[in-house]
Amino acid sequence: MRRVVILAGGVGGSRFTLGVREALRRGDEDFALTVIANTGDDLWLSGVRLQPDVDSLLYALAGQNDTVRGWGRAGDTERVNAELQAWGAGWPWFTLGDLDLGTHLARTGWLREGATVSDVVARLNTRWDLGARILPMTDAEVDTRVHLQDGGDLHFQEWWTRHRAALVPTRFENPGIDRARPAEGVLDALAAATDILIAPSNPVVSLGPILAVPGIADALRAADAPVVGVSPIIDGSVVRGMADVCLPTIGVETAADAVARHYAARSAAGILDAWLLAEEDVALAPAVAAAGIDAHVIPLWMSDLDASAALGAAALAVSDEQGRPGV
Ligand code: FO1
Repeated sequence: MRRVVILAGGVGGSRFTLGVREALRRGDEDFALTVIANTGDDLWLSGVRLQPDVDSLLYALAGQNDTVRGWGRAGDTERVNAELQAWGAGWPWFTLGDLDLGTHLARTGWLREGATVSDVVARLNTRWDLGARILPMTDAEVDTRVHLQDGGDLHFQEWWTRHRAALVPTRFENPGIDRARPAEGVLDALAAATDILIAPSNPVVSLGPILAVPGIADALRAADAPVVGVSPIIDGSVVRGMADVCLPTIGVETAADAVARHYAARSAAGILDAWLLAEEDVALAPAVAAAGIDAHVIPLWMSDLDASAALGAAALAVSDEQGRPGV
């Protein structure tokens, strides 16, 4: 049994996860796919708890996602949202689709009844045949705050969806994360994994919170499985999102080799055994290798499911080359 674990954020993480699932389905091995999802994007709005990255993964794996917008449910309507806006509730720039609100209401109800975040995500996993299991990174509420030059701070979702990352950040913070614990099943999944893949998600606000949960980075370092990362930067640009604003804030250049050095080679400080760079970044491969990380140049554009599956297959092949346990 191949036990693959992916660490992922929302939109980029979902595409990559679909590609890995497709590659596994096309292969001839039994597999179990686990996705450890960022919950730093989570927020309370109009009395309901939103989990954008969990939901992006859930809807994508279920084939229920809006592939044009990249978030929310396909074919959703916005009647309740219009009512919320008329009442002046919620955020005027933020859309809650009707079907999507069903998920938020269900989640909030379960939380109010005493369920943990792990319990809630376990229930979300059961409605559709996902071919994967989503785990939240932690049960703790550690929503990402963005600190600005003027001394103020705001929720990541407001910074991104209202201001489109135009306000210059000075730092990102997940208050309380140093006291958070990995969610149920996270450490066991990493310990039992045959392959660990780092999705091409935002290294700062998606992977950053996951790796900041005490115990997760150590579990990666201690894992038998190879850890293979995929660059979210192609030719000096982000594929989607705002990593090009986030990376300089933590002193990392928006470049495929710089992100690899940020994750660093597996050691006391780092987590990576191998790194996949785009063909456009072939010139950066020696710099990655010089950092002690095995560099592989591969087409990274996930333009459709076949391209995503090819990337997923390449990541799994690199993991095989690294010597995954049991092979
Ligand atoms: N992104 C937007 O740009 N505008 C929105 O109105 C919006 C609503 C929304 C509602 C639920 C949800 O799960 C995600 C939503 N997103 C929206 C996406 C989200 O803000 C981000 O793209 C991710 O959190 C970043 O990974």
